[in-house]
Amino acid sequence: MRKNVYITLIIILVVFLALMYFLFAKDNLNQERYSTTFLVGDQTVWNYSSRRWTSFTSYKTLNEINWKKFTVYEDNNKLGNFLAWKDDKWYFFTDNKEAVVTNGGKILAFNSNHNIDVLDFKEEQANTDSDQSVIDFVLKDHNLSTSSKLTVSTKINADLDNDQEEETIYCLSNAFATDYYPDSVFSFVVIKDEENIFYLYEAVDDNTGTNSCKPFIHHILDVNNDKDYEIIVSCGRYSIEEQLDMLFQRQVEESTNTASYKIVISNQ
Ligand SMILES: [Ca+2]
Ligand SMILES: [Ca+2]
Ligand SMILES: [Ca+2]
Repeated sequence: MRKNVYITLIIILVVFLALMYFLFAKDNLNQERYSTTFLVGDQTVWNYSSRRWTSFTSYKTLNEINWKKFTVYEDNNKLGNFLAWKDDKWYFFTDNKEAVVTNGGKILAFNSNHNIDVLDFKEEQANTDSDQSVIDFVLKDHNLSTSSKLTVSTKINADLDNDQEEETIYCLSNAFATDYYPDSVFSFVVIKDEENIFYLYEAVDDNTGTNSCKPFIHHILDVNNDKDYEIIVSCGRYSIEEQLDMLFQRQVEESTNTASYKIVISNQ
């Protein structure tokens, strides 16, 4: 009789632990073993492993990547799985070593031990009244005139955080103005949801003539499979200077339950 009670208790315990494992630990263990190398354009190589990010710059590391297989995207479109090889830029090849033709777009490639969802987004001009109210808010917030001329004012609508509602990402800048010379150069990347405006990238500087930086959304992807998209924001500079690439992740402060977007890795 007593033996049966013990056996029952042990079975209950085992079932309970198995349930806990599937509910909590499995996701954590999966996250722990995720390992990915990302190629962002020709200059940036990031590694994500055991929840840690590192940026690769040395030639030695780049050589280790050569002839590894990568899932390659160009401007949000999947080109396929190809062998990568770096010279002055990345080149991609089929298994038979036939060169893959790319169209000079934004290249994102990754070699990963898990699935990575890349969002197929559409970029539009930000020209509605509600877009203008966001633009005015951001300019005023930085003591800039709301009549400032913009060279970049684009938006992307997408449900970034899986709450079944679309957020809007705005890229705003007066970089590379050709027909006028503003006193200050500015670039902003912000996300507007139903209530808030979140700043990702914000830069305002005196105009020296060559210090503009043109922001754009490189790719949007879920690097850690938690249904919350990360955003690669890039900023293009005058020719000789390297493009700035930054990966932003939404983070929620548990004590106050407030969200913000933080840079988790950049190339500089
Ligand atoms: Ca959403
Ligand atoms: Ca939302
Ligand atoms: Ca994510």
